[in-house]
Formats: sequence, structure tokens, C-alpha cells
Amino acid sequence: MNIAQKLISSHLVHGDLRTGGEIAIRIDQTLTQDSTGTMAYLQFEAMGIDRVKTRRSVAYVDHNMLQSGSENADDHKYIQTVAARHGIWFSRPGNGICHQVQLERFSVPGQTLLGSDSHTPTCGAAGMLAIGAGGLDVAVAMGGGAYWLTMPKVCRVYLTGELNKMVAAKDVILEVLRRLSVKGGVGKIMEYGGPGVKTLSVPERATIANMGAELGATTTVFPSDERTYQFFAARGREADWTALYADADAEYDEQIEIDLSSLHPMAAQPHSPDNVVPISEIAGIKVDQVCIGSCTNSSFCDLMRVAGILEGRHVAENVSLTISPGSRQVLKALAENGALAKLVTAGARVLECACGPCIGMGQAPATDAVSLRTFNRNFYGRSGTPSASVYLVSPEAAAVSAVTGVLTDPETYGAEPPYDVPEHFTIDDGMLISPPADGSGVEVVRGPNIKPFPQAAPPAETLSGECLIKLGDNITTDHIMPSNARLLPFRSNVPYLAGFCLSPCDPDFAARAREKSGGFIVAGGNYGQGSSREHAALAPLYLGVKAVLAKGFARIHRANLINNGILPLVFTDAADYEAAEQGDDIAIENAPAQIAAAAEGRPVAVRLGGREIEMKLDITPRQRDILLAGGLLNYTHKHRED
Ligand code: MIC
Ligand code: SF4
Repeated sequence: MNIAQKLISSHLVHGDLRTGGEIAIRIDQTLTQDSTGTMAYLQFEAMGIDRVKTRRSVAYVDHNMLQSGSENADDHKYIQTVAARHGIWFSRPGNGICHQVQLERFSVPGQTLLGSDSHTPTCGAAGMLAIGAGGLDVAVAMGGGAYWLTMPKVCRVYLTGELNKMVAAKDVILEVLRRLSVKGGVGKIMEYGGPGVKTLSVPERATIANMGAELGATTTVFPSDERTYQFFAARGREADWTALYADADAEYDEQIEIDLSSLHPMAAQPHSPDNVVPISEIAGIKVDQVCIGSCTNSSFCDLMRVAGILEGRHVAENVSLTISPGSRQVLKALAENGALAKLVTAGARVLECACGPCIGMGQAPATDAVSLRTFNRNFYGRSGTPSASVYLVSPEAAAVSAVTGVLTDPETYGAEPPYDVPEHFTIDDGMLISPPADGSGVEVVRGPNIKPFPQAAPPAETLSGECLIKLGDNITTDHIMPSNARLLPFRSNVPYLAGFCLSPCDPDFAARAREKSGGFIVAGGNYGQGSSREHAALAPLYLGVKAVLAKGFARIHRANLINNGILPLVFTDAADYEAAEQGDDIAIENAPAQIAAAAEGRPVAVRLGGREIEMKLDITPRQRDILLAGGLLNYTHKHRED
């Protein structure tokens, strides 16, 4: 077996390992962060379960950190108290980015992790099966329910050779994105193997696993080997380590090969992580801002390389350089060894250990600015400045360019400064709060910003309305439910957020949806790529959207639509998509019967702008029951009653 098959088969509670079939797996660990967490915990509370049934569940606060009003602090209080009430660990604001802290403190090779954040696969770097999902799926897993998914294909990424100096793990994943695109990983687990793997440390593997999310992959896995052991031992966690390798005769559905020594520094150009070119082809672009950090590139090793490059140099006058360490442990280690002083001396603006600029929480660039970021997403408008051009690069390229003031290929800049990795880090879990043995006495504090979430209802006999908007390919959840510093504080307030639904595509969308009492969305391929945010389904639900008619869907968003009772219908004939127009009348007669028949593989008859067309609703019997029950919460209640 390959590693993915080993991880799945040891957790399988339904189905078998045949590609494309429906499987269910037991979940050992869950994580939430604050921007998806409030909703996940409201949903968990609605399920009426007293204490989580996982081996470990952790609630992080790392996204909504700008307290420019009372909203975020209120949400933090809610999450802290609801966590204590139900047996969940709490990682306090300031302790770090969820994926970095989870990897450092809680990852366990061989276990499963479900997180309400699309970059949860980061822990695949330590041999976990770590999957991102919507809040409702995570709530169900906290209650002991299995996680259901389609058995993915397994694509081996066979690594040979070794990275050259100033070439980084970031360049490996940018190369994979260049080759496969943001749709290339859909329905797949990316499994790294080959002799090149042992040349990569766990933090380097984490960069690669993290950005597997940008391929649309279900997750990414690495073996748990000697290097993994070193990572655990340096953090006093030897006891959590076990070995995990693919069998010598393991088979894979697909394979790509990368010779690490052939790679050169890359950049993903605006506005997509797969718009990748070698930096040498575009070097010289004047840079206004450089941001180093995020769950992709904020490890101790990343920041040590940055400190080495910046030592004795200064940030160019035209550049603002920000650095967000991934965790308090990273920050502390940099403080203890003097690297922090080098960063500050060079003119870096050191920010909190949090997502920060990656999710547009501050540091929006100037109008028309060029911003180099070590992050994972450069979707249109995500930085908070729609006219900005965001390029994704390695920490090395970012640091070198911060000094030169123009986009610079780090290979042209001189030798890579060496640095030492401590054999043992100072361990301080003082910002992690373990839950009380009995939480029944804990009072859950709900601020005024926490509003009830919209709940789906079983489908009506006829679903009818207008095509409210027609969209193109690769619409991200940042388009559907933007998350800038002004909107992120309202993640517990769907009625307010709904007013901004799809606003980057059409500022009048929400008003139109309200005026028409709901309707339908028509879209191209890979609809809903990016974030796991359930709000991209909850806001349309609140606005009365009954179905999305698209050429194709991204995995997590599709599950979020079904979990919230919205039909994800797929065009079987591209001409039908071409012919559709905003304002077309749409109707689906006998909806419940058609949904039931769709689970048997039958097409769904849709009247679209006066034409009768057939669409595909590719659902399993369980998904049929979820849709007919009016969403996952109703389905879960019903199942418990049965
Ligand atoms: C992101 O990177 O887009 C986020 C913010 O971390 C999201 C979660 C969210 O929208 O709250 C993600 O990746 O799932
Ligand atoms: Fe946070 Fe950015 Fe990572 Fe999302 S991608 S978890 S916003 S650092």
C-alpha cells in the first residue's frame, strides 16, 4: 500500500479503497480557527453533544486579530468558553497560526486530522492524513461522527536530487502548481516519495503540503521518517513519533517526477497561485511591499534564512517589509538566538504571530502597489487592495527583494547564509489552555455579534427563480464571501455578511437576490476554489439561493453547499452554460424526486431560459439524504432520532 492507503485503511468505517467510491473515516483530531470556528461551535452546540469525542480537538484564534471594535474580542471569548465547556483545547491569540502550532505541538504520524480551514493538510508533512472541511463537517467529527468523502486517486510526486542554495521548498510546490494548475489536484491525494524527500526537513515539507490546497487536492502526505523523528525530538515529542512509509511495491494512480536540483526560484504572478514563472523572467519589477509569514512560510528555518539574508543590510526605501512569525515558539527561538534583532535592525516591521496580511487583516498595499508575499494565495482583492499586484514567492526571494527594492532572483544574490537549528527548542505551552475534566459548569459567553446561523429546509416541490448572476471559471470563496479587515469581524453574523456576497463580481448581487427573494447562481469550472469558509454557502443560503449551476466545483465548497441544502448542479453540455444569461428563468420541477433519482445516476431536468436541459447532480445516497433532510444538521438530528 501507499501511505495514503495505509492512513485511510486504518481509519476506514465505511466503503473500500477503490477510487471514486464513497468512504467514511474516523477522525482522531480536529482543529478550528476563529474565522470559521464560531460557526462550527454554534453548529456543534446545536447538535446537543456535551463533550467532544475525538482524541484531541483544538480551537485556535489566529485570523481575526485586529480588535478595531468589540466584535473580534467577543468572538475570542465565545470560542474560549465554548471550548472549555465541551472539552476542547484553546490556543490563545498570540500563540500562533493554527497549522504551524498544530504541526509543532499536536501532530501525530498515522493519525487523522479534520480542520475547518483549507490549509489543514499542512500536518501531512508529519505523516498525518489531514483534511480541510467546512465547519459543519468538523462539528460532526467533534461529536464522534465519521468524515465522508470520495476515495481520491493517489498521485505520487517522485522527488530526486537536492535543492540548490537559495532555491526553496516554496519553489517545489510552485513548480507543481505550474505543471498541474489550481484544478490539477482535484479528487487526488498528493503523496511525496523518492530519494529527494529525505533532503527536505519537516518545515520544508509543511510548505509543500500546505500549498497542496492550491492544487485543489484533498490532501498531501509525506512519509514519517528520520527527518520527522528529528523534528519531534527537537520539540520533546519523541513519544508521539512512529515511522510511516509506502510499501516498496506500492501502486499509484498517477505519478509526476521532479528533480529538485533542476529547480530555480519561481513566482506566482497575479491573480492565481498557478500563474507561475521563473523569477529570472520577470526580475526587476519595482516592489512596494514585502510580507513574510503565513501558514506556508513562517517556520523557524524560514525566518532564520530571512535573518541571514537581511543581516548587515537594510530594507530599500521604497519597500515596507512585514514579518509574521508562525508561532510564539518560533518568535521565542528567534529572540533567544538574536535573529529577531537582525530582522528589526534591517527595518522589518515585526507583526503578531497570526495570519495578518494573508487574510487582509491589515497591511493592505497602496493603490496599484506591487506586493511580494511568501503566502499561498494571491486571489484578486484578497490583500484588501483590489488594484494591487500580489506575487507569491519564497522567503529567500522575498528577503532579497526587500533589500534591492525590485523583484530579484535570490540565486543571483550571493551565497545562502548558514544557520543552526537547535537540537532542542525551549518548550513553552503557556498559551495553550487544556480543557477542564468536567466543563459542565463553564458559562459560555456570547457577545452581541453572535447571530443565529441560517438553517436550510427540505427542498420544495418546485425550485424556481431567476439566474441572479452568471460567472466565469475559477471563482474563489474570496469572491463569494470576501474576508477583508472590514468583513472578517462579522464571521458570526451571516445576515450582515450576506450583504457583501459576491460583491467583487457584482456589488449589486446581494440586493438583487433580496429583491427577487432568492434564485440561482450560474458559474464556470472549479467554482468555490480556495478557502473552506462555510460562509460562502451560508450567505447564499441566507439570500435564498437554491442551487448553483456550474461547469464544476471545488471539493470543500461543494460539500459545504450540500451540507447547507443547496444543490451543486453540473452542466453536461458546455453549450447550455454558454447560452445561459443573467435574468433567465430557472425551474426544477419535482425537486425531491429528482434529487432521489440523481443518486441513482439519473440526470436532473432543469428549465433554463425557456430551454429544457439535463444536468448532473453527482451525489451519493448519503448526500441525497442530506439534501432531502434540508442539510447536514437536520440529517444528523434525524439520524440520532432514528
Ligand atoms: C484562507 O486562507 O482563506 C482562510 C482564511 O484561512 C480560510 C478560512 C476562512 O475563510 O476562514 C481557509 O483557507 O479555509
Ligand atoms: Fe491564515 Fe493565510 Fe494560512 Fe489561511 S492561508 S490559515 S489566512 S495564514
